[in-house]
Amino acid sequence: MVDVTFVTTNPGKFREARTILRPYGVRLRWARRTLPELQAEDLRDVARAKAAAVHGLRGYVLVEDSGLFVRSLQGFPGVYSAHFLKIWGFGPLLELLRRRPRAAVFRCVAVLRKGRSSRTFVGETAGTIARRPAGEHGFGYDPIFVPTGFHATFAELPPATKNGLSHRARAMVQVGEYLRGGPTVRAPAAGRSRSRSGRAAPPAASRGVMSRPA
Ligand code: ITT
Repeated sequence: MVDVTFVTTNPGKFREARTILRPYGVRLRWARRTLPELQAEDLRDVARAKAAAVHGLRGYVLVEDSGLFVRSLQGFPGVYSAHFLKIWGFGPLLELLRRRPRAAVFRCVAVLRKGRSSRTFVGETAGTIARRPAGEHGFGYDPIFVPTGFHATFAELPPATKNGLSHRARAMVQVGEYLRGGPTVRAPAAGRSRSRSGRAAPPAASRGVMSRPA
């Protein structure tokens, strides 16, 4: 087993990541801490800044930043997803989309850090924004996000279904593969998930070395 400490305030994120990483031999521990969130346009920058802000934890540390990007709103709420939901709830978003296309992408950037080395993994899931909230499972935007290929929101689908195709699943599967020293950084059946470079996995010989943060 590999011990990894996931630093997040969000119990939903922790539950999902723990379930997804367990088959990879990862024992995920939870450090419930608020990390400073950089004001940046790109989730990667926010996630990397979060990782850099973690102090006093030994071994592998995991953080992630995620967001919902609505195409017809130029990606809004995107990096502001948490703030927007906390202040406004679903109402204004549903109102804004009454006469606009509803396509959206959920994106998760996970950063695995050990000492001064870190590695970034990205997962995405495409879908649409529902006309009204539905479902009891999950957290955050789950009641209004309908993944492509389904007629139900993440909150209506069984958690195991969400964990098979979500943005978080697609990022965490890559974390699991990396820690297992496995053959790929591409999630099975993920289609849209990719490594930091957007390219396929490096050859086996070059794996196991985490890149130094810039
Ligand atoms: P951290 O402590 O990890 O930062 P957070 O909830 O503030 O937790 P983010 O800053 O990454 O997380 O903000 C992401 C927002 O998107 C937040 O409102 C989440 O509830 C929401 N979100 C992320 N993943 C989601 C998912 O799988 N389903 C529904 N909403 C999600």
